[in-house]
Amino acid sequence: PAGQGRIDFRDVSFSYEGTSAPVLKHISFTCLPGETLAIIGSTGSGKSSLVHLLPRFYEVDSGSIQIDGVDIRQMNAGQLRQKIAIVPQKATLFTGTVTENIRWGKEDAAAEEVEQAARIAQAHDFIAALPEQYNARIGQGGVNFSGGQKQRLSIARALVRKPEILILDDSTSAVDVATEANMRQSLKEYAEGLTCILIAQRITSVMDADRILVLDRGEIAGIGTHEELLASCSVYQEICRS
Ligand code: DGT
Repeated sequence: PAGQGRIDFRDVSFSYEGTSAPVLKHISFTCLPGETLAIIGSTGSGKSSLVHLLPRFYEVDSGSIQIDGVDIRQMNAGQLRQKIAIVPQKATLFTGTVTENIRWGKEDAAAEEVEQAARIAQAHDFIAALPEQYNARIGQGGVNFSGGQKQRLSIARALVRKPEILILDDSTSAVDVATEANMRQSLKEYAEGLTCILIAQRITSVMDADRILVLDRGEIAGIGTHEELLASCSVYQEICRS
């Protein structure tokens, strides 16, 4: 629904328990409903830590995070799970059929919903080419699928839950650039209104996001469109050159 999936970070600082140095320092930004916000930054800059705060895997040291105007500390795990789907860096598949793997977390999803999620995630074509298609068995850990195929199945699993906020934590790293571009296009068409936070290493993965947030050692070095950052953000220029 319109107007849902807004995210506000207000002066958020965070450190892992038992460590003194903060991993995130005074992070403030807003992600609008339906916006795709990409996060880029070097290894260890805090990208995963930032998105892990949203489902409350960790609690902030100071500042606050709001979703649709509600402080996430006021929301229970069920409410957060309903709003947010997070696709981790490493896809976890289990022994079972393709459908069972995609349905995981939404057992009552109809076959058409499973297929639609797979289509958006650019997984439908390789599934349809399997002898048993959606009933094909996935071996333990997904051994019989490529890294990129596993990532696409795990994105389909997130989409079938129809979240308001989709978080892709470097979850297209093994997907080729052209397929990834098709996925972004499908997400725009079929999942209109979905707020998306996407962490990526490749410039091609982030450059057509609505806005890009550049993280540098736990701080925001810049936030804006590709063109704006190219013109104004030295950290971003550096990333583009490397
Ligand atoms: P990546 O995934 O290599 O591109 O790096 P980022 O940008 O996602 O960084 P992140 O958030 O994984 O790590 C930021 C800093 O926090 C880095 O110095 C490692 C540290 N860190 C990450 N996870 C943990 C954890 O579970 N415990 C502790 N103590 N430190 C952690």
